[in-house]
Amino acid sequence: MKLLVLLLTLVTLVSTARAQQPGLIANTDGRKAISLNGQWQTIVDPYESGYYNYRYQPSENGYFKNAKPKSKSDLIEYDLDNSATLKVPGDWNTQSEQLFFYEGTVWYKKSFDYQRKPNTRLFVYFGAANYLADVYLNGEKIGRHEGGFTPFNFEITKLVREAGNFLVVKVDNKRRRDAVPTLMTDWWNYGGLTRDVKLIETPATFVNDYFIQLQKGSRDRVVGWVKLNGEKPQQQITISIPEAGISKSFTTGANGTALVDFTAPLRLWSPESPKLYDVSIEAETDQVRDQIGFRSIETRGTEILLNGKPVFLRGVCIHEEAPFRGGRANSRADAQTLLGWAKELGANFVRLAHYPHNEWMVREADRMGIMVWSEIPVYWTIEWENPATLENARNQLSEMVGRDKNRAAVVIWSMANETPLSDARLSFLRNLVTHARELDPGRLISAAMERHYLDATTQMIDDPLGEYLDVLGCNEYVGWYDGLPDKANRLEWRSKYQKPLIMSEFGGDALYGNHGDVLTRWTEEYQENLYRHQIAMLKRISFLRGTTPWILMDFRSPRRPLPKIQDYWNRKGLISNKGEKKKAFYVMREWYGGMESSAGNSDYKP
Ligand code: GCB
Repeated sequence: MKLLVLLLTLVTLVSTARAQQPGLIANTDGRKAISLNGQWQTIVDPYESGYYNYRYQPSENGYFKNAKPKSKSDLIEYDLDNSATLKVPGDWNTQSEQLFFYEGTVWYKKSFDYQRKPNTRLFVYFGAANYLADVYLNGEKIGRHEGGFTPFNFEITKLVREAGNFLVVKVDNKRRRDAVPTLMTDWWNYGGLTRDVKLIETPATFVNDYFIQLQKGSRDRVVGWVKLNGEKPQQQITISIPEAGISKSFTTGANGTALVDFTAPLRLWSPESPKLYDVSIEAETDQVRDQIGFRSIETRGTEILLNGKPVFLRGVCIHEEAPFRGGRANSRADAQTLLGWAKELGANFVRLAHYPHNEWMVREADRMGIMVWSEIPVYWTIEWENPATLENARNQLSEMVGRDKNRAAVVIWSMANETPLSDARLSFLRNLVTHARELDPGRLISAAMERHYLDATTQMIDDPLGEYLDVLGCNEYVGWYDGLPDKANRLEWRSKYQKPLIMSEFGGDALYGNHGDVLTRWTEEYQENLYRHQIAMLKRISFLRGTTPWILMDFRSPRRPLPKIQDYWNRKGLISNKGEKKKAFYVMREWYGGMESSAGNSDYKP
């Protein structure tokens, strides 16, 4: 009996200790934060000699110690304080000519002072670091994070000093066969601290996370949860939406979590009316504010229903490439430019390819009324049989959903892009689908799949993954990798599933300003003609409920070396990287514009 009690106490102790570990902090914009953006000192370390010793063992005295010679005879072969700087947020490739093609380790260092008030906690938050980040404060390791496009935070309450803190991050963007993404992609492997870095101060017990959205299928019932973290997990929580006259209280349990459930008369979010409400989540020890939109999204047969009404997703794919200057996009201005162009195209939807984009994109989409497809970089030939690869993909999925689950704009979580059929791949992706549904029961699940020819003129969608998705995504390059543009005239599309289809990619390359006839590759005329044939074909697909042509703007890719045409840019953009609109842009705009004006809203079918 005594043993049992001891065991139970142990189990409780261990689980409380675990419960104390805060996860991703929700809505860091809504909190007191100190930006660590700006110039950081850096050391480029291709051999990782700041990490490994000469026997290739992790060294105890790596660069993270930020050591200084103690006497004139002391031998120290680095000096972070006097090293060259790089701007954060930013990729290193476009900040230094020497680093343009570099893949490997760069050490970053930032010093700061910080006066911590009593009863507060401090976290260091990274919007993203591509790809593997080892983080140290004052010479001690505080954590490691894998995955280049999702946020993470570490608590530093106990380690932070009043003066002279040094935060050191080893960022390594070497591609690995077992990583997510894997060795081969079609985008630039921009390395570095590519998104905002900040210190976040919270009360001792704080609102760690919350999920406040409409229940699936409902248009007035709000459900979700609030999670506290800290020594006082049991508290009263009040959720208020003053504009809707809502103020509801809940009590968190011993694990710090309260389930939320109430009805509210809400004006629903839609592209025509992207209504966001000021929402306050108030605990006894903390308060967070957010702007949240409420909408329902579901499917019925081959329809996609937004707020109960059929909608056609007039979309476009976007890479996180900065307009005009190139490199990783990472600001509100970049988001406004890219999404502004999507709006100009007549879009009500964007596919943020091929990884979670920075939070500005999703926040601005929420404000501008643009629905979002968000995806994880499970791309091409992932190591399907490797449990660590699956765990990594699951974690990136958790972090993507974790950050954006309260954004009405996000309507689709996508699991993968163009992955080759196999049993191992199917069980990997099914695992992700189940995980996504557990994390977020409300949104639609999709993936960009391939298709095949049944005969010379019949395209068939029957990927077994389709059974587990809500919306089928399909990439096709008829007229570019697959025949010439007029081939599209002869094609019929069939699907094994009674589900809506988004044609998630189609298109071809054109160099802006390069002119010729419709059969000359790389010309605007070829691309324009390809789009005309594509649109005519797409209109004939009865179960088509969305299109996202590839792609809004040209983007850098090491796979595209053709001199004078590509010069390491994928030229499938409807707009050049300098912001010039190609002829095909206007063809798409005409089609989308026609849909918009003939329905006055989104519920038009082509
Ligand atoms: C695809 C990929 C995309 C490529 C594109 C292309 O199917 O999904 O990442 O960039 O084709 O341009 O070939």
